[in-house]
Amino acid sequence: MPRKIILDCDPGHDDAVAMLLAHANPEIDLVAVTTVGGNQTLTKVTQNALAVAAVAGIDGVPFAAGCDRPLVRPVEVAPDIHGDSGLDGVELPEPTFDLDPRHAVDLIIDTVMNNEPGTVTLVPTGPLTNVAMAARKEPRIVDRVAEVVLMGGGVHEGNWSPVAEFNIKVDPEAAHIVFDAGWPVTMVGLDLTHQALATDEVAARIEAVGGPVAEFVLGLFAFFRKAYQDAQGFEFPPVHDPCAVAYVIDPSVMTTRKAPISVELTGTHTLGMTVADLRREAPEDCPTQAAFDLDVERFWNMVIDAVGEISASRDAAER
Ligand SMILES: [Ca+2]
Repeated sequence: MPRKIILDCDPGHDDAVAMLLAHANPEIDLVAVTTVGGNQTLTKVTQNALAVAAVAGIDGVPFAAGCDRPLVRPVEVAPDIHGDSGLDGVELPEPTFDLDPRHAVDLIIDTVMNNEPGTVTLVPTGPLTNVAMAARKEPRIVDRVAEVVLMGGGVHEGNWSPVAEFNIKVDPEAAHIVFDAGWPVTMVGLDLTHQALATDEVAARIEAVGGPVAEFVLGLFAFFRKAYQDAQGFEFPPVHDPCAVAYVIDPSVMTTRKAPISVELTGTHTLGMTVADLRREAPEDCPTQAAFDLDVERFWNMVIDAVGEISASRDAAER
């Protein structure tokens, strides 16, 4: 049985790849896509999500726009990493369907409440505003969700500050709600995602797939590479968000360790830091865990297979 997921995202180059992977992988049933202000404004990331759906041929899945700002803090976007559009470097096609009229928070709640308990996994790959709001508006979802597998945070690494990652740093109060709720949370943070580098070898394998979807991904990677070189001194860009989807597909693609994780809300230099207590073995019932080592080869195989799968179905549709 494929795993039902709600992808809550802010596309975003790596969010776009996460969407392609979630759509094409047979182990995943993408039941809703929700957007949140993050990498760019809500309007832009929502437009981008619909454009990626057009590229991927996603159809019949509700897409809804959510919160346009963090719970408490001012809006902070990342044009140095994702450009002015939030998805610079590629041609964005016109959307092929309209947004669901519901607010993302309501779409998340309805989807979780209308499915059997324990069958829907939340995969947030942007700031956690929508997910936190959903947990507050309908607390019953906390027991009904199978698990939360989020891209964000890190144990030993930061990117938006020396110790904080972007998704957590821009809305730390929302992150606190999500980490503290008591549902199972897997933090796929920078310790893990900084291993998911779009190297020349990866790009060559995608180029070998050929066709417009491969071209789209290569365009994303090219912009992302330059941005990460200029902004953060990386040789190759870390493609964060599909790592969270990869965990849902097959948890053995990465190592994880249970640990209590708290979000720093008041630190002068550490705001938004995810503080994992690794001093001793966590109790068996600890609901939070952090990801550490990625099986890089298997991860990229998943992504490249997804690009191939989407290309093949586009070709079949055009014939
Ligand atoms: Ca993202």
